[in-house]
Amino acid sequence: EDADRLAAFEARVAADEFIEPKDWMPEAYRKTLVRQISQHAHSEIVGMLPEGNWISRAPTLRRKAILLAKVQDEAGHGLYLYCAAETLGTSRDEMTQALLEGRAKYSTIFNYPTLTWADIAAIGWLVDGAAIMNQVPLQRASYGPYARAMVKVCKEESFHQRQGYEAMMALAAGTPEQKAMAQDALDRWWWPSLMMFGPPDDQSPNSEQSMRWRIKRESNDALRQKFVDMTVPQAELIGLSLSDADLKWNKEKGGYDFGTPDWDEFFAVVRGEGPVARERMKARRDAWESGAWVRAAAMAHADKRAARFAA
Ligand code: FAQ
Repeated sequence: EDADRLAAFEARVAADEFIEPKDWMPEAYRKTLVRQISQHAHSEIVGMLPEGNWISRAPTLRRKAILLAKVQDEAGHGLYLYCAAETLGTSRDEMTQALLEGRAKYSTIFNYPTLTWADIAAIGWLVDGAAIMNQVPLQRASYGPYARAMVKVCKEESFHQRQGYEAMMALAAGTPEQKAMAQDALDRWWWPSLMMFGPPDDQSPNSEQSMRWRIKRESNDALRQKFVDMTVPQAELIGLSLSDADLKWNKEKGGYDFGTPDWDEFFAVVRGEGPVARERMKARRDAWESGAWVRAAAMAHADKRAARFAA
């Protein structure tokens, strides 16, 4: 009977139908979705920290209002994604425990520090840019709740990317000091942004199965290439250079050749050895602990209301 259900499931996936929460699905499919979606959710939430660091120091009121709104958007993305993962039968508490105990990951990119205001511009331009490149195909992921969450997330990320590029453009057209600050931020964020797409395809253990199940629709390397091709002309337009001696237009392939990211650094950051990894995890642990009374109060309130409703 299981073989029949598996065959029916695979046929639906192959026909590009969405799989919904109450549908039968193989346990391994459920497990890899919880893994990817919860890690994605954790990334959105941890991703609030590097930018949050600059809210009180944004250079103008306009920039501050935009940054506040952007960081709130990331919180919203985290919440949709936790909800999408919950439809697979896991709870928000379980996912948070997994993060705090180091059993779940979050994106390597958020383990780098935001040293200057230009880092905020670079994050919008590059990190949100890479995030959209990776998430647009996820709008067609086979699991319905994940795919639908991605639609709204992508619209917002696209706005984030433009505001980041616009902020970078302003710095690049500013004083020599501002332009140098923009270039320095680009130098520091470029390689970590390329690493966001994950390890090279031949070192990506989850890719083959996730592509077959149409959770991932494009490979890590294919998306990385698209991101480079999109970003190089944007850097040129604002007079900034990319710190890659191997970067060269390749006419035959119709894309850029580029250097190899430092994969040892990537795997070290994945293992939790990033420059500010401890600080990030401490912030999450502190938030969870200091928010305990809010969760308890909300539950008590809900119980009281339910009791009144039942009476
Ligand atoms: N960081 O076999 P693969 C954002 C892990 S966007 C950390 O290739 P997979 C928006 C991977 O989990 C950022 N770990 O894995 C924002 C696996 O370990 P596991 C979040 C990484 O899943 C912007 C192992 O390496 N976006 O937050 C990374 O098939 C600005 C082997 O890798 C998403 O999560 C990495 N970069 O492909 C917020 C998108 N790469 O789990 C604030 C959804 C790989 O077996 C401010 N996720 N690993 O223990 C995906 O598309 C996929 O999960 C990939 C990895 C492509 C990230």
